[in-house]
Amino acid sequence: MRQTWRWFGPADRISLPEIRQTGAVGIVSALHHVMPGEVWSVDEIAARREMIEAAGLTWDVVESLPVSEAVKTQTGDYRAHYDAYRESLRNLAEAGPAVICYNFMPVLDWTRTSLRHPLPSGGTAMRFDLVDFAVFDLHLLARPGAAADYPDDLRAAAEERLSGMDDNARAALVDNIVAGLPGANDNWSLDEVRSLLATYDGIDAERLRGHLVDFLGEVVPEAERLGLRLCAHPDDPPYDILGLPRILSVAEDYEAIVAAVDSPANGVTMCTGSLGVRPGFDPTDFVGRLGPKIHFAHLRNTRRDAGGFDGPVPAFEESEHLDGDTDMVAAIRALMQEEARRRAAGRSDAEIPMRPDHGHDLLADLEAKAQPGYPLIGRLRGLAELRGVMAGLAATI
Ligand SMILES: [Mn+2]
Repeated sequence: MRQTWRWFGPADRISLPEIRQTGAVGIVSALHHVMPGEVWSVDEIAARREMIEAAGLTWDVVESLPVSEAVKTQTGDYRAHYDAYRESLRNLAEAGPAVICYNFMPVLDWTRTSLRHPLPSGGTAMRFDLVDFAVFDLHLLARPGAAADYPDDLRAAAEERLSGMDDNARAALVDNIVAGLPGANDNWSLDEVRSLLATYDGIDAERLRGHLVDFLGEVVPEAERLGLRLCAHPDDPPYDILGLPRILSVAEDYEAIVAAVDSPANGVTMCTGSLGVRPGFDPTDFVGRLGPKIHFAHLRNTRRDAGGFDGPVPAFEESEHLDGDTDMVAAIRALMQEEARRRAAGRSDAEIPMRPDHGHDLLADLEAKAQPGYPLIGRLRGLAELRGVMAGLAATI
Protein backbone atom coordinates (compact mmCIF):
# COMPACT_ATOMS: atom_id res chain seq x y z
CA MET A 1 0.00 0.00 0.00
CA ARG A 2 1.17 3.53 -0.66
CA GLN A 3 1.92 5.30 2.60
CA THR A 4 0.41 8.77 2.66
CA TRP A 5 -0.17 11.56 5.18
CA ARG A 6 -2.89 14.19 5.41
CA TRP A 7 -1.56 17.73 5.11
CA PHE A 8 -3.95 20.66 5.49
CA GLY A 9 -1.88 22.94 3.25
CA PRO A 10 0.34 25.92 4.08
CA ALA A 11 -1.74 26.69 7.19
CA ASP A 12 -0.95 23.26 8.68
CA ARG A 13 1.36 23.52 11.70
CA ILE A 14 3.11 20.36 10.50
CA SER A 15 5.46 21.05 7.58
CA LEU A 16 6.14 18.97 4.48
CA PRO A 17 9.81 18.37 5.51
CA GLU A 18 8.54 17.03 8.85
CA ILE A 19 6.10 14.74 7.04
CA ARG A 20 8.93 13.41 4.90
CA GLN A 21 10.74 12.33 8.07
CA THR A 22 7.76 10.09 9.00
CA GLY A 23 8.53 7.87 6.01
CA ALA A 24 5.29 8.76 4.23
CA VAL A 25 5.85 9.11 0.50
CA GLY A 26 2.55 10.66 -0.54
CA ILE A 27 0.32 13.52 0.54
CA VAL A 28 -3.44 13.77 0.97
CA SER A 29 -4.50 17.39 0.72
CA ALA A 30 -7.26 19.79 -0.33
CA LEU A 31 -7.81 23.45 -1.11
CA HIS A 32 -9.56 24.02 2.21
CA HIS A 33 -10.02 27.76 1.58
CA VAL A 34 -12.27 27.15 -1.46
CA MET A 35 -15.86 26.88 -0.29
CA PRO A 36 -18.09 23.93 -1.25
CA GLY A 37 -19.81 24.68 -4.56
CA GLU A 38 -16.92 26.79 -5.88
CA VAL A 39 -14.45 25.73 -8.59
CA TRP A 40 -10.88 24.61 -7.85
CA SER A 41 -8.77 26.42 -10.46
CA VAL A 42 -5.96 24.78 -12.44
CA ASP A 43 -3.52 27.39 -11.13
CA GLU A 44 -4.30 26.69 -7.49
CA ILE A 45 -4.21 22.93 -7.99
CA ALA A 46 -0.86 23.18 -9.80
CA ALA A 47 0.59 25.44 -7.11
CA ARG A 48 -0.38 22.96 -4.38
CA ARG A 49 1.14 20.11 -6.36
CA GLU A 50 4.39 21.99 -6.94
CA MET A 51 4.65 22.80 -3.22
CA ILE A 52 4.29 19.10 -2.36
CA GLU A 53 6.69 17.90 -5.07
CA ALA A 54 9.31 20.49 -4.06
CA ALA A 55 9.45 18.70 -0.69
CA GLY A 56 10.18 15.34 -2.36
CA LEU A 57 6.63 14.01 -1.94
CA THR A 58 3.75 13.31 -4.34
CA TRP A 59 0.12 14.49 -4.11
CA ASP A 60 -1.77 11.20 -4.30
CA VAL A 61 -5.27 11.94 -3.00
CA VAL A 62 -7.62 14.90 -2.76
CA GLU A 63 -9.45 14.87 0.56
CA SER A 64 -11.93 16.28 0.22
CA LEU A 65 -13.46 17.83 -2.84
CA PRO A 66 -16.45 18.85 -0.72
CA VAL A 67 -20.08 18.36 -1.68
CA SER A 68 -22.16 21.42 -0.80
CA GLU A 69 -25.13 21.35 1.55
CA ALA A 70 -27.18 22.63 -1.42
CA VAL A 71 -26.38 19.41 -3.34
CA LYS A 72 -27.13 17.22 -0.31
CA THR A 73 -30.52 18.89 0.23
CA GLN A 74 -31.20 19.70 -3.48
CA THR A 75 -31.95 23.31 -2.71
CA GLY A 76 -30.73 26.70 -3.97
CA ASP A 77 -27.89 26.62 -6.48
CA TYR A 78 -27.39 22.88 -6.41
CA ARG A 79 -27.46 22.45 -10.20
CA ALA A 80 -24.76 25.10 -10.59
CA HIS A 81 -22.79 23.20 -7.95
CA TYR A 82 -22.90 20.06 -10.15
CA ASP A 83 -21.32 22.16 -12.94
CA ALA A 84 -18.69 23.52 -10.54
CA TYR A 85 -17.86 20.01 -9.31
CA ARG A 86 -17.39 18.76 -12.89
CA GLU A 87 -15.19 21.76 -13.68
CA SER A 88 -13.07 21.08 -10.58
CA LEU A 89 -12.72 17.46 -11.75
CA ARG A 90 -11.54 18.61 -15.18
CA ASN A 91 -9.00 20.92 -13.52
CA LEU A 92 -7.82 18.15 -11.19
CA ALA A 93 -7.35 15.84 -14.19
CA GLU A 94 -5.07 18.48 -15.68
CA ALA A 95 -2.94 19.26 -12.64
CA GLY A 96 -3.87 17.16 -9.60
CA PRO A 97 -4.18 13.60 -8.29
CA ALA A 98 -6.52 10.97 -9.72
CA VAL A 99 -8.10 9.83 -6.43
CA ILE A 100 -10.74 12.14 -4.99
CA CYS A 101 -12.36 11.52 -1.60
CA TYR A 102 -15.63 13.16 -0.55
CA ASN A 103 -18.35 12.55 2.01
CA PHE A 104 -22.10 12.94 2.03
CA MET A 105 -22.74 13.53 5.73
CA PRO A 106 -25.53 16.02 6.39
CA VAL A 107 -24.39 19.20 8.23
CA LEU A 108 -21.83 17.55 10.51
CA ASP A 109 -18.55 16.08 9.40
CA TRP A 110 -17.00 13.85 12.08
CA THR A 111 -18.34 14.28 15.60
CA ARG A 112 -16.64 13.82 18.99
CA THR A 113 -17.51 15.08 22.48
CA SER A 114 -13.88 15.27 23.67
CA LEU A 115 -10.95 16.14 21.44
CA ARG A 116 -8.23 15.55 24.04
CA HIS A 117 -9.39 12.94 26.53
CA PRO A 118 -6.56 11.92 28.90
CA LEU A 119 -5.17 8.40 28.53
CA PRO A 120 -3.60 6.41 31.39
CA SER A 121 -0.26 6.54 29.52
CA GLY A 122 -0.18 10.35 29.58
CA GLY A 123 -1.27 11.04 26.00
CA THR A 124 -4.74 12.09 24.89
CA ALA A 125 -7.34 10.60 22.53
CA MET A 126 -10.54 11.77 20.86
CA ARG A 127 -13.68 10.34 22.41
CA PHE A 128 -17.41 10.15 21.79
CA ASP A 129 -19.16 9.97 25.15
CA LEU A 130 -22.83 9.14 24.83
CA VAL A 131 -23.91 10.94 28.02
CA ASP A 132 -22.06 14.11 26.98
CA PHE A 133 -23.61 13.90 23.53
CA ALA A 134 -27.07 13.55 25.10
CA VAL A 135 -26.35 16.61 27.30
CA PHE A 136 -25.54 18.56 24.14
CA ASP A 137 -28.51 17.35 22.11
CA LEU A 138 -31.18 17.47 24.85
CA HIS A 139 -30.11 20.48 26.90
CA LEU A 140 -27.58 22.73 25.16
CA LEU A 141 -28.81 22.46 21.58
CA ALA A 142 -32.31 21.62 22.92
CA ARG A 143 -33.24 20.03 19.60
CA PRO A 144 -37.00 19.65 19.17
CA GLY A 145 -37.95 15.98 19.36
CA ALA A 146 -34.53 14.90 20.70
CA ALA A 147 -36.00 13.27 23.83
CA ALA A 148 -37.58 10.51 21.73
CA ASP A 149 -34.10 9.43 20.54
CA TYR A 150 -32.79 8.53 24.02
CA PRO A 151 -33.90 5.87 26.52
CA ASP A 152 -35.04 6.97 30.01
CA ASP A 153 -31.87 5.94 31.86
CA LEU A 154 -29.67 7.84 29.43
CA ARG A 155 -31.82 10.99 29.70
CA ALA A 156 -31.56 10.78 33.48
CA ALA A 157 -27.77 10.38 33.29
CA ALA A 158 -27.58 13.40 30.98
CA GLU A 159 -29.57 15.54 33.44
CA GLU A 160 -27.26 14.53 36.25
CA ARG A 161 -24.14 15.21 34.13
CA LEU A 162 -25.51 18.62 33.12
CA SER A 163 -26.09 19.65 36.72
CA GLY A 164 -22.40 19.07 37.47
CA MET A 165 -21.16 21.17 34.53
CA ASP A 166 -20.36 24.87 34.93
CA ASP A 167 -20.69 27.37 32.07
CA ASN A 168 -17.12 26.74 30.91
CA ALA A 169 -17.65 22.99 30.73
CA ARG A 170 -20.88 23.49 28.79
CA ALA A 171 -19.18 25.89 26.33
CA ALA A 172 -16.28 23.47 25.88
CA LEU A 173 -18.66 20.63 25.05
CA VAL A 174 -20.43 22.76 22.43
CA ASP A 175 -17.07 23.73 20.91
CA ASN A 176 -15.93 20.12 20.71
CA ILE A 177 -19.07 19.00 18.92
CA VAL A 178 -19.48 21.87 16.47
CA ALA A 179 -15.77 21.60 15.55
CA GLY A 180 -16.95 18.96 13.10
CA LEU A 181 -19.02 21.43 11.15
CA PRO A 182 -17.42 21.97 7.73
CA GLY A 183 -15.64 25.27 7.27
CA ALA A 184 -16.98 26.47 10.59
CA ASN A 185 -14.27 25.59 13.07
CA ASP A 186 -15.71 26.62 16.40
CA ASN A 187 -17.46 29.78 15.31
CA TRP A 188 -20.99 28.49 14.86
CA SER A 189 -23.71 29.54 17.24
CA LEU A 190 -26.24 27.01 18.44
CA ASP A 191 -28.90 28.98 16.54
CA GLU A 192 -26.94 28.46 13.33
CA VAL A 193 -26.68 24.74 14.05
CA ARG A 194 -30.46 24.59 14.62
CA SER A 195 -31.11 26.33 11.29
CA LEU A 196 -28.76 23.95 9.47
CA LEU A 197 -30.52 20.96 11.01
CA ALA A 198 -33.88 22.43 9.93
CA THR A 199 -32.76 22.33 6.28
CA TYR A 200 -33.09 18.51 6.57
CA ASP A 201 -36.72 18.59 7.72
CA GLY A 202 -38.52 16.11 5.48
CA ILE A 203 -35.28 14.52 4.19
CA ASP A 204 -35.17 10.93 5.36
CA ALA A 205 -32.50 8.33 4.53
CA GLU A 206 -34.23 7.21 1.34
CA ARG A 207 -34.46 10.74 0.00
CA LEU A 208 -30.88 11.59 0.98
CA ARG A 209 -29.71 8.40 -0.77
CA GLY A 210 -31.62 9.57 -3.83
CA HIS A 211 -29.78 12.90 -3.68
CA LEU A 212 -26.43 11.06 -3.48
CA VAL A 213 -27.34 8.89 -6.48
CA ASP A 214 -28.41 12.02 -8.41
CA PHE A 215 -25.08 13.67 -7.54
CA LEU A 216 -23.14 10.59 -8.65
CA GLY A 217 -25.15 10.44 -11.88
CA GLU A 218 -24.06 14.02 -12.56
CA VAL A 219 -20.35 13.73 -11.76
CA VAL A 220 -19.26 10.09 -12.12
CA PRO A 221 -19.46 9.93 -15.95
CA GLU A 222 -17.18 12.99 -16.14
CA ALA A 223 -14.77 11.48 -13.59
CA GLU A 224 -14.69 8.21 -15.57
CA ARG A 225 -14.05 10.05 -18.84
CA LEU A 226 -11.15 11.88 -17.16
CA GLY A 227 -9.66 8.72 -15.63
CA LEU A 228 -10.36 9.90 -12.05
CA ARG A 229 -11.59 7.77 -9.15
CA LEU A 230 -14.09 9.21 -6.67
CA CYS A 231 -14.32 7.53 -3.26
CA ALA A 232 -16.94 8.21 -0.59
CA HIS A 233 -15.89 8.38 3.06
CA PRO A 234 -18.21 6.62 5.54
CA ASP A 235 -20.31 8.42 8.12
CA ASP A 236 -18.55 9.20 11.39
CA PRO A 237 -20.00 8.02 13.69
CA PRO A 238 -21.83 5.52 11.47
CA TYR A 239 -25.28 6.14 12.94
CA ASP A 240 -28.10 8.68 12.60
CA ILE A 241 -27.35 11.54 14.98
CA LEU A 242 -29.21 14.77 15.81
CA GLY A 243 -32.20 13.48 13.86
CA LEU A 244 -30.16 13.50 10.62
CA PRO A 245 -30.13 10.49 8.28
CA ARG A 246 -26.82 8.74 7.59
CA ILE A 247 -26.55 6.68 4.43
CA LEU A 248 -22.92 5.42 4.26
CA SER A 249 -22.55 3.54 7.52
CA VAL A 250 -22.32 -0.17 6.63
CA ALA A 251 -21.14 -2.32 3.70
CA GLU A 252 -24.73 -2.71 2.40
CA ASP A 253 -25.02 1.08 2.06
CA TYR A 254 -21.95 1.09 -0.16
CA GLU A 255 -23.16 -1.86 -2.21
CA ALA A 256 -26.36 0.05 -3.00
CA ILE A 257 -24.46 3.17 -4.04
CA VAL A 258 -21.87 1.47 -6.25
CA ALA A 259 -24.64 -0.55 -7.92
CA ALA A 260 -26.75 2.57 -8.55
CA VAL A 261 -24.06 4.22 -10.70
CA ASP A 262 -21.85 1.43 -12.01
CA SER A 263 -18.42 2.80 -12.91
CA PRO A 264 -14.80 2.32 -11.87
CA ALA A 265 -14.95 6.03 -10.98
CA ASN A 266 -17.64 5.42 -8.34
CA GLY A 267 -15.73 4.04 -5.38
CA VAL A 268 -15.17 3.76 -1.68
CA THR A 269 -12.88 5.17 1.01
CA MET A 270 -12.52 2.31 3.47
CA CYS A 271 -12.14 4.08 6.83
CA THR A 272 -11.70 1.34 9.42
CA GLY A 273 -12.07 3.95 12.16
CA SER A 274 -15.51 5.18 11.12
CA LEU A 275 -16.91 1.82 10.00
CA GLY A 276 -15.41 0.01 13.01
CA VAL A 277 -17.64 1.80 15.52
CA ARG A 278 -20.43 -0.57 14.36
CA PRO A 279 -20.17 -3.90 16.21
CA GLY A 280 -20.84 -5.83 12.99
CA PHE A 281 -17.94 -4.36 11.00
CA ASP A 282 -15.71 -7.08 9.54
CA PRO A 283 -12.88 -5.64 7.42
CA THR A 284 -12.27 -8.90 5.54
CA ASP A 285 -15.94 -9.14 4.60
CA PHE A 286 -15.97 -5.44 3.60
CA VAL A 287 -13.02 -5.92 1.22
CA GLY A 288 -14.61 -9.13 -0.07
CA ARG A 289 -17.75 -7.24 -1.04
CA LEU A 290 -16.26 -3.97 -2.27
CA GLY A 291 -12.54 -4.61 -2.91
CA PRO A 292 -12.32 -3.58 -6.57
CA LYS A 293 -14.03 -0.27 -5.70
CA ILE A 294 -11.77 0.66 -2.77
CA HIS A 295 -9.64 3.56 -4.00
CA PHE A 296 -8.34 4.83 -0.65
CA ALA A 297 -7.93 3.49 2.89
CA HIS A 298 -7.96 5.24 6.26
CA LEU A 299 -6.45 2.94 8.88
CA ARG A 300 -7.52 3.82 12.41
CA ASN A 301 -8.99 1.92 15.34
CA THR A 302 -11.63 2.58 18.00
CA ARG A 303 -12.82 0.86 21.14
CA ARG A 304 -16.51 0.86 22.03
CA ASP A 305 -17.38 1.62 25.63
CA ALA A 306 -21.12 1.37 26.08
CA GLY A 307 -21.07 2.67 29.63
CA GLY A 308 -24.17 0.61 30.42
CA PHE A 309 -26.50 2.56 28.10
CA ASP A 310 -28.33 1.24 25.10
CA GLY A 311 -28.26 4.59 23.31
CA PRO A 312 -28.52 5.61 19.67
CA VAL A 313 -24.71 5.43 19.26
CA PRO A 314 -22.19 3.51 21.38
CA ALA A 315 -19.64 5.54 23.28
CA PHE A 316 -16.19 5.02 21.81
CA GLU A 317 -12.62 6.19 22.06
CA GLU A 318 -9.97 6.34 19.36
CA SER A 319 -7.57 3.56 20.35
CA GLU A 320 -4.04 2.65 19.30
CA HIS A 321 -3.92 1.69 15.64
CA LEU A 322 -3.32 -2.01 16.35
CA ASP A 323 -5.32 -2.26 19.56
CA GLY A 324 -9.06 -1.72 19.21
CA ASP A 325 -12.29 -3.40 18.14
CA THR A 326 -11.16 -3.75 14.51
CA ASP A 327 -8.68 -6.48 13.65
CA MET A 328 -6.20 -4.20 11.89
CA VAL A 329 -3.92 -7.04 10.75
CA ALA A 330 -6.91 -8.67 9.04
CA ALA A 331 -7.88 -5.33 7.45
CA ILE A 332 -4.38 -4.80 6.03
CA ARG A 333 -4.13 -8.42 4.86
CA ALA A 334 -7.45 -8.11 2.99
CA LEU A 335 -6.36 -4.84 1.35
CA MET A 336 -2.97 -6.28 0.33
CA GLN A 337 -4.71 -9.33 -1.14
CA GLU A 338 -6.94 -6.96 -3.13
CA GLU A 339 -3.80 -5.21 -4.41
CA ALA A 340 -2.39 -8.59 -5.48
CA ARG A 341 -5.61 -9.40 -7.40
CA ARG A 342 -5.37 -6.04 -9.18
CA ARG A 343 -1.74 -6.60 -10.12
CA ALA A 344 -2.65 -10.02 -11.52
CA ALA A 345 -5.45 -8.39 -13.52
CA GLY A 346 -3.07 -5.74 -14.84
CA ARG A 347 -4.89 -2.84 -13.20
CA SER A 348 -2.83 0.37 -13.25
CA ASP A 349 -4.32 1.38 -9.87
CA ALA A 350 -3.18 -1.78 -8.08
CA GLU A 351 -1.50 0.10 -5.23
CA ILE A 352 -4.06 1.49 -2.77
CA PRO A 353 -3.08 4.70 -0.97
CA MET A 354 -3.47 4.47 2.81
CA ARG A 355 -2.97 6.95 5.59
CA PRO A 356 -2.85 6.65 9.37
CA ASP A 357 -6.20 8.31 10.06
CA HIS A 358 -5.94 10.28 13.30
CA GLY A 359 -3.53 9.55 16.14
CA HIS A 360 -3.22 10.19 19.84
CA ASP A 361 -1.55 13.36 21.06
CA LEU A 362 1.75 12.07 22.45
CA LEU A 363 4.93 13.69 23.82
CA ALA A 364 5.52 17.04 22.07
CA ASP A 365 2.04 16.80 20.46
CA LEU A 366 0.57 17.76 23.84
CA GLU A 367 2.08 21.24 23.50
CA ALA A 368 1.91 21.57 19.71
CA LYS A 369 -1.90 21.75 19.54
CA ALA A 370 -2.21 20.45 15.99
CA GLN A 371 -5.59 20.05 14.28
CA PRO A 372 -7.58 17.69 16.57
CA GLY A 373 -6.78 14.09 15.59
CA TYR A 374 -3.88 15.11 13.36
CA PRO A 375 -0.75 15.38 15.55
CA LEU A 376 2.76 14.67 14.26
CA ILE A 377 4.06 12.10 16.74
CA GLY A 378 0.79 10.21 17.32
CA ARG A 379 0.33 9.69 13.60
CA LEU A 380 4.01 8.89 13.13
CA ARG A 381 3.60 6.13 15.71
CA GLY A 382 0.46 4.86 13.95
CA LEU A 383 2.09 4.89 10.53
CA ALA A 384 5.17 3.09 11.86
CA GLU A 385 3.03 0.36 13.43
CA LEU A 386 0.95 -0.07 10.27
CA ARG A 387 4.12 -0.16 8.15
CA GLY A 388 5.42 -2.95 10.36
CA VAL A 389 2.26 -4.96 9.78
CA MET A 390 2.55 -4.44 6.01
CA ALA A 391 6.17 -5.54 6.03
CA GLY A 392 5.34 -8.61 8.09
CA LEU A 393 2.47 -9.63 5.83
CA ALA A 394 4.20 -8.93 2.50
CA ALA A 395 5.83 -12.35 2.22
CA THR A 396 2.52 -14.13 2.98
CA ILE A 397 0.31 -12.45 0.36
MN1 LIG B 1 -11.50 8.45 8.04
